[in-house]
Amino acid sequence: AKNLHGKTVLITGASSGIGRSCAFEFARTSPASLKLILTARRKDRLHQISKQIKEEVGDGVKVHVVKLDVSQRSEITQLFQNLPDDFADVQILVNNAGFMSGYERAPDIPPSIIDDVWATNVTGLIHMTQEFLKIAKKRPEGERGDVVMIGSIAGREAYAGGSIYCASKAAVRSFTEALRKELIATRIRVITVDPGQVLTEFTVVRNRGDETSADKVYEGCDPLTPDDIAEVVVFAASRRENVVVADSMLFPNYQASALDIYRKL
Ligand code: NDP
Ligand code: 8X3
Repeated sequence: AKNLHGKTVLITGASSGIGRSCAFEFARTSPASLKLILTARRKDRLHQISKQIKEEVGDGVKVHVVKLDVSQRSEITQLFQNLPDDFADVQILVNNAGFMSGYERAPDIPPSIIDDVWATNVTGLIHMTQEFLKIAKKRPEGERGDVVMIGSIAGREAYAGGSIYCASKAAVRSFTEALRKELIATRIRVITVDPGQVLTEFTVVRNRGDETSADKVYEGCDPLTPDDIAEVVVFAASRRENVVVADSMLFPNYQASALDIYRKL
């Protein structure tokens, strides 16, 4: 698309699910000139994805792969300090990395999980945004760029067994709303995409690797695919500069809230 031509897009959590799909969808939409910075902890996967993208869309898309744990602030600082010159002008940041582990009620959540979820889903996203804004603000008005947050229905609606995860996504939502207001005069677009059920590795991670329990979550359901979410992210990022798809929520057709899910069993 015209509005993505020559742009540099940085995606966190690009090794799986929604982040991975965003990488492909950006590449498909602007195959001649896009620059992609793919980040996650599993770098081997990122190399594989980079190869697959080139197989699908050709060599017009340039890909830079970086190992990044967003919960480590020093790694974020280093990532931005060490960007190669031709990838340094990041125009679109997709803050996608995130996870939850378990369904324990508040008193029983292991402290390390509370710390890790917060450091990844919230603090990591904030640090990434701060680094991005330093770059964005240097560009001329009208070319300042976009920050996309992958929130969740869980950030709008808290449910039992989800306290820390829901709180982390509500924190993202609140940070995002404040940011949009703070940036009103800058032409930087702040875009939120809040998914409901999407079939990715999210639920396997949440069930601590137990695939049988993860499969049960989707029994009788027809969840969204990560490509469905990526299409909306890329649509939002490729609107003309004056159009902000500020806030969106995506459900599969059988879902009406975090827990209102119709199951055809
Ligand atoms: P996946 O588990 O498939 O992907 C999560 C991605 O986040 C992986 O690439 C993982 O990479 C990365 N990640 C996790 N922790 C870190 C970290 N500390 N540093 C860097 N990267 C990290 O799940 P989804 O694609 O579903 O999740 C993407 C986002 O979508 C998350 O923010 C999630 O909360 C949100 N979401 C998901 C929904 C769903 O139903 N699937 C619904 C609503 C929101 P690696 O392990 O290689 O670091
Ligand atoms: C994941 C969606 O409802 O399982 O963000 O928390 S939910």
